[in-house]
Amino acid sequence: MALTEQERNEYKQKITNIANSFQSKKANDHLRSRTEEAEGRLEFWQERASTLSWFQKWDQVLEWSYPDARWFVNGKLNASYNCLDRHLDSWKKNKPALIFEGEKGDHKVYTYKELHAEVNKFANVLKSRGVHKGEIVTIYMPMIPEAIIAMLACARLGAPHNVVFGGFSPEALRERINDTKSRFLITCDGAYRRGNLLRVKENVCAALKEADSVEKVFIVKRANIDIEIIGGRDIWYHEAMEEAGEDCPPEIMDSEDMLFVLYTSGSTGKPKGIVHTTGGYLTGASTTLEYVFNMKQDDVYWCTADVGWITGHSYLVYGPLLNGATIVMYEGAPDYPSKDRYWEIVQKHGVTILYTAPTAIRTFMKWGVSYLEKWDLSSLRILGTVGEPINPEAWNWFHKNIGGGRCPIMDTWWQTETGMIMISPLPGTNLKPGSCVAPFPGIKAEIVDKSGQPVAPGEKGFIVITEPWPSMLRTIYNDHERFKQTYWNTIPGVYYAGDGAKYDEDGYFWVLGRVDDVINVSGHRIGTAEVENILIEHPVVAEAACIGKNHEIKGQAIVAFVTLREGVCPDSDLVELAEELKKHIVLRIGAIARPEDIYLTKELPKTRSGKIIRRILRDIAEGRMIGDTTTLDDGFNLEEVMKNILVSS
Ligand code: 6R9
Repeated sequence: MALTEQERNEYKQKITNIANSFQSKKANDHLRSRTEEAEGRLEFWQERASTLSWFQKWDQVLEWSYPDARWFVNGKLNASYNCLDRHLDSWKKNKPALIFEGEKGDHKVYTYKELHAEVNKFANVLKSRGVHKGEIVTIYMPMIPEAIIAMLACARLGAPHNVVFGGFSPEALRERINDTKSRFLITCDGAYRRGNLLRVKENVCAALKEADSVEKVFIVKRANIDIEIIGGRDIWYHEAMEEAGEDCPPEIMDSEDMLFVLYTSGSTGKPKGIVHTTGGYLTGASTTLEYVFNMKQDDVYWCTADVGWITGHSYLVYGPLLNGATIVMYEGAPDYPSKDRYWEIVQKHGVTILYTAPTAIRTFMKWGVSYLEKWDLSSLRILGTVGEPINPEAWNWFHKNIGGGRCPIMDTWWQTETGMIMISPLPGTNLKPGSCVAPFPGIKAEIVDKSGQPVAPGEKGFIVITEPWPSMLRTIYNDHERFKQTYWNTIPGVYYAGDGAKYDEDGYFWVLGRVDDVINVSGHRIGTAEVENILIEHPVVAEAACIGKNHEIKGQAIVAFVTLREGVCPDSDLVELAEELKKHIVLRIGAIARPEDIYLTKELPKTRSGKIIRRILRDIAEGRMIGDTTTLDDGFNLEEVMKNILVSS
């Protein structure tokens, strides 16, 4: 049911016209007078869905029973078929789908035909070992092509994937395996990062000690190191692939069947398994990639996100492959072997679209422009950012030095939960550095106060989405009640994103950051409660409170305030103790959660009702004068808190 090339072009023109009118300079005026667009919105998404290949067409575009949505009801399709097979009967068969750049400089190219063959083979491997439709498969991998192959092989079989970021600790991996009760795990022997060897399989073995559900572990040989192989459980990927056939028919999936679960931090201790389904998710990911980046057939597109995050799912894997694009995937760190590695890659592969994070841009800024001089960046035509607010200085630096003053920057606001870009300019929109401009066509987002009323320009409010969208999360795995409470109950009737924002006088959106207890470190979400719970488990810790302080490069950094238990050896070296607590967190969550500072203190500032006042902790952490203290507990003496800080590291 795919459209012909001509239909597609005509249609594209039509949608571009709609998009441009949505994104007029007075974006907000438009937003407010958009009620009549409800029908247009469904029509828009329906037309977009028909650019995918369906085995059976849907009966209804949307079935909405607040807050439960079903998109493209009774439609049948397969994600891996859409990403691969449908490109094979055109010239795209021999087009590079994936250009992999290893940290050591090794590189490998897969055409669509080759990627299709690998995915089919691995799907057959999984199938012959018992993976079937509906079975959740956990993937714990570094940034290597097999991570993408594994995801698509799962999708081919209708087995939802549960990708766990390769930098997470064994404990974080175990938690995600146990929540999904995965019987299958795909991983590798080791990985490289900044030239160092990471012993991935050792982490896996540690995780599996208390994760009984896992029956089979598939291991990709990346680092070629000696590892322990457990007979009957561990299977070498390359050995299994040798005997696998290249033809594995795609499973026919319902539009609402689960495509994947991906865990993200929330304001309580337990990470939430965000569930995405098939038809709506693919429609959203493919449409936004095509429009936001104005994707053309000869583009070389590089998204620097790790497959372990939603940006990796939607814009490294699904979005680009659905569009038949050529993807660049880089294994390693931006400063290895030297600080110009990204620019070398841009020149080497002629990258035309670069999608990255503000934290990376601020790091490049700090390193200085001398690292750019050697490289020709003239192939670039569009830039994108995601993950956190971008400050105007970083925006201008990116625009001038990387984009040569000619590439528009798409500042894209969205979340694991939204599945796709929700608020963003389109190429051609008038840009303002630091603003993500306006909702994407077909999306109804607003900034409202606590009671759900739109705020006036300049006033702070909360981002809400007022109409369902195709790639919206369907539930939290195993916890539908929490899904309803977290997202749909804070401001009844609408999806509550947990972000603060304001409009300017032209109606442009300016995102201010999280308003809940989630810290955004270098674009990664970390729940304060998650870190606090782990600190409290340490034998010296009585109480712990974490906050995010502003950080020049990372956007926010974690600062932990800890009171010690009575009787902790009075002679302990407190600086060393603080270091030990940092290590404890790294071990239990992963390096991304390492606190920047730890304050060991005798007490924490609390309200009369005993709630820790994080605002004061933030003041202390950022070295500011302490603000209003009228709500403090009566017997509480702030000077004492300050004096009682035993050590800060
Ligand atoms: C895609 C992704 C989501 C949170 C979100 C917000 C922040 C993302 C942003 C942005 C300002 C942008 N965020 N994009 N803030 N401007 N362009 O990052 O998903 O990891 O779930 O994080 O990231 O605070 O709520 P996720």
